[in-house]
Amino acid sequence: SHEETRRPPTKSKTLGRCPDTPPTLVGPLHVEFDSQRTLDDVREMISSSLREGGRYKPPDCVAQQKVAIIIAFRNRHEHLTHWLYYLHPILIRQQLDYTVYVINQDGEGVFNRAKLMNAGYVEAMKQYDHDCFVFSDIDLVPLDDRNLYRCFDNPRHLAVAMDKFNFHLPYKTYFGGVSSLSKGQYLKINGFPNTFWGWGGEDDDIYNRIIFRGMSISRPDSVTGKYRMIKHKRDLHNEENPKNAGKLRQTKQTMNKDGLSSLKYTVKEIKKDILYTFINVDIEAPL
Ligand code: UDH
Ligand code: NGS
Repeated sequence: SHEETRRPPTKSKTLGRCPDTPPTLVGPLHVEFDSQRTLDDVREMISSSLREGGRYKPPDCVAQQKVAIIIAFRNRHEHLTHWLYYLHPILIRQQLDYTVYVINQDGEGVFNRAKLMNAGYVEAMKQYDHDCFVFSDIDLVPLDDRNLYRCFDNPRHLAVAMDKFNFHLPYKTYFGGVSSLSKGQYLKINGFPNTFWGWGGEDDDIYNRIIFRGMSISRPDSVTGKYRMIKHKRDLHNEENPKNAGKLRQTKQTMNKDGLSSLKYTVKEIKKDILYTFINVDIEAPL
């Protein structure tokens, strides 16, 4: 046709699929939490690579997965600066099609990490057709960029060797810190529990859900899976909840009714920064 003949013959518009192993990874990283670092420094350094909302797509190949990075958040702005400073360059080198979602718990009620993650899943799906979800604490930075922030054949635990645990797992079934689940894996377990208020146990409940649905845990090796945690004091309104440990004996009975199927929250604000999508949610927290 006419159009066909006018197209330059050497330049094809169809990009190939990105390789299984990204070519530009560097391996072990130097990580230091310099207190002088500001969000504007990070913006200046990274924003030219990103699109509004903290989104990125590799320019020269089609990413294998569309990843949503979900962070449960309240009042940790200094940690957010460090996290963005380190993670954006890593995620770019990993050639991911990704978006960073910071899910902020509105108000001063008791914190609920897992319920915030559920709200993050639902809100991310409204923004883009994500097929993979990485759930991360704000205070954990990987020490090796070969630790891929994507999904695997089974739910993945990424934070396997944290400095605070002497670069070991604290126990074999530990699933805390950073994990990834494909959309299918997440739906299979009815998402995360909504009822673990305060600190402790929600990660163990997620582990139970995965096992009860016949899946296993995928992990990187303990060299690739090293992390540095930003040191901090215990937050206000996130005390250890002694009820949570007992709830773990009930996961099999509760998981079908407590999760994505029972999730209730309201969005109060969505703000798209160049470095992240900030979603403020009211999760009906007890005071
Ligand atoms: N989080 C917030 N704000 C809060 C509470 C938690 O953003 O007020 C998020 C944040 O992403 C954090 C994650 O939830 O990384 C997990 O919470 P956490 O950092 O409180 O859990 P962790 O086990 O620390 O890291 C518990 C208190 C440890 C006190 C140690 C004193 N040396
Ligand atoms: C377990 C908690 C987990 C927690 C892990 C590590 O006891 O939620 O310790 O905690 N389970 C319960 O409380 C039932 S840490 O050493 O990071 O403070 O992730």
